[in-house]
Formats: sequence, structure tokens, C-alpha cells
Amino acid sequence: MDITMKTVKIVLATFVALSFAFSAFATTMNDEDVRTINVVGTDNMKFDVTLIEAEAGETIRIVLTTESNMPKQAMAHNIAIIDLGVDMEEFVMASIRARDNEYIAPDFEDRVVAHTAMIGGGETSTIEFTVPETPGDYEYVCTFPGHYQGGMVGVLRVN
Ligand SMILES: [Cu+2]
Repeated sequence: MDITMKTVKIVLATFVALSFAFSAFATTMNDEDVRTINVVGTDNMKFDVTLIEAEAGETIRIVLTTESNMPKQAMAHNIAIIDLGVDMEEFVMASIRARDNEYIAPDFEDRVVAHTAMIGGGETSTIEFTVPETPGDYEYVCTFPGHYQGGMVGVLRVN
């Protein structure tokens, strides 16, 4: 490689790195007023955050991370927040059969307030959504088979 080519490559690499840095910075700036809640899903089928309080109509961001060394087929997590009045048991049982739809039952999709992707160990999924206008306790759950039964649930409390 001649010197000119090498210089061009270095300049390009620097430019790309700077672009990434700037876009990450810009994203942070744009979203700084969105309240962010970090949640970790663990191998013992629990969320480390089981109560999220929010104001009606507020925009919030939930960042879910799965902590696991197991293969994704054996251990993955999501967060699905369900509308008031939905039978959680029914939703979960229907969702177990919806593997091709990230374990979200299509019949219930219009009753899901928001849900993350189904993610394996080391992965992160972020959702940003408007909290419902109706106050109440909105349950959330991981719909990976067996995890609801293992106690992987929480509450989004809308005040
Ligand atoms: Cu799970």
C-alpha cells in the first residue's frame, strides 16, 4: 500500500469514527428529556425492576438488557406491557405459541401497550412510548415460555 492510499484510509477511518461519535452525541442531546428506566432480565427469570411509576401521557424509555451466558433459544427475555383488563394468564398462554412473532400473541397485539424485542444474553432492546392516559397498574411480563410462571413480572403504575 502506498503512502497516499494509507493516508486516505486513515482519514476515512477517522471521519467514520467521528460521525459515529457525533450521531451518538446528537441522539443523546435530542432525547435528554425522555426519562429512561433500565431493566435487567436475569437467568433466574426475574426483572431487577418490578415497579415503574409514571405519569399519564408521559413519554418514557425502557432499556431492557438480558444478562445470561446461555444460548438465546434457552434463555431470552422481553418486556410486554399489557393493557388494563387483559387476563395475563390468557395472554401468556397464547403468546407461548407465537414464537414466530417474538412470543407476542397476534390476537392480543392491540392490547399490548408496548413491548421490547425478545433478546438473548448480552443484548439490549429499547422502547420509547407514551404512557396510557388511564391511571392504573399495568402489568408487564416476559413472554418467553415458562418465565411468567417463574415470576418474571412487574407493574407499570400510571398515576
Ligand atoms: Cu424471560
